[in-house]
Amino acid sequence: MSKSFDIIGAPFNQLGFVTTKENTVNGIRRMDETSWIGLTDWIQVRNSRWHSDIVDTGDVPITLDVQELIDSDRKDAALQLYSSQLKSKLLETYHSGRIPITIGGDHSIAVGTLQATMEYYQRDKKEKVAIVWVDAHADINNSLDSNLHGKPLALLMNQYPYNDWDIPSDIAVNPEDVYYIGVRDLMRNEFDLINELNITNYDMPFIEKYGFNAVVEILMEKLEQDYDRVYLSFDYDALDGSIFRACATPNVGGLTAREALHLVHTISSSPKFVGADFVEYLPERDSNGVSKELMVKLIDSVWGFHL
Ligand SMILES: [Mn+2]
Repeated sequence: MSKSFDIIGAPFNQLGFVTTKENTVNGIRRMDETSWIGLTDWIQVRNSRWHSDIVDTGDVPITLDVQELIDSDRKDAALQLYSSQLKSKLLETYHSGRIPITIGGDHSIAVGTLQATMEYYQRDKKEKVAIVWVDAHADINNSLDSNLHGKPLALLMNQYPYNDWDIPSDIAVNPEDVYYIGVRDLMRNEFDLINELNITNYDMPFIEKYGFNAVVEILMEKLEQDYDRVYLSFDYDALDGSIFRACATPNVGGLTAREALHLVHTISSSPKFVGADFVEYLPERDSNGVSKELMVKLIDSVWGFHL
């Protein structure tokens, strides 16, 4: 049975180190005269010439309620509200037997996408879900005073006991089900928490030592043995910041374009693949369109493109 996909736009970019009200998803969708590439056109080609079933369902917009919370500096509440709206949207996709591909926005949107995934597969179907978190950062900052886009995993694991955050335990993320790839920039409290919770961390030193393809093989073997499902959360800043700088926090020494394309294609080819996030890309910082071409190709790797 071939798979069907829903593109879900989550242009929520208010909680990061650099905020923007520009619609970051539209920046990927539309053709422009720098990159000469746009996701909308590519989807049409996939659907018409390759008989794919990909539907762009549009955005989960920033409602006035959410914007008011942000403007009055109640960011935790804004994220809770936006996450609940995004979660509902993903649940519709899951219930119709389709695969959600969510485009951000900053990484805080994973609070919504993963709660939906955990509710549908972990709570309701009693299936074990692995989360592959591809990122320069661990996003598990559990201190009160840091940006919310730096703590989605802390929130999802109930490691952040502030501002009424409490994820129901049957949809919370278990630390042992998280697999980091590409991490190379940690805060001290994150370093401690990763060790305390014993999270699998295929960080850049590990990748440097064993080689990227070997690490992907180790990961896929683990998923094959121990999991029913796999969800991918891909942060643009996992890529090597010496080339790919179109984000708030570019970081030199990360994944090459080929490594990222290989990884996304390999994970999404698994029969266990249930969905993905692509986050943190900022079109306004993409001066030459190279990053946009890669983002479109990474997303296209989910259903077609491979090296
Ligand atoms: Mn991230």
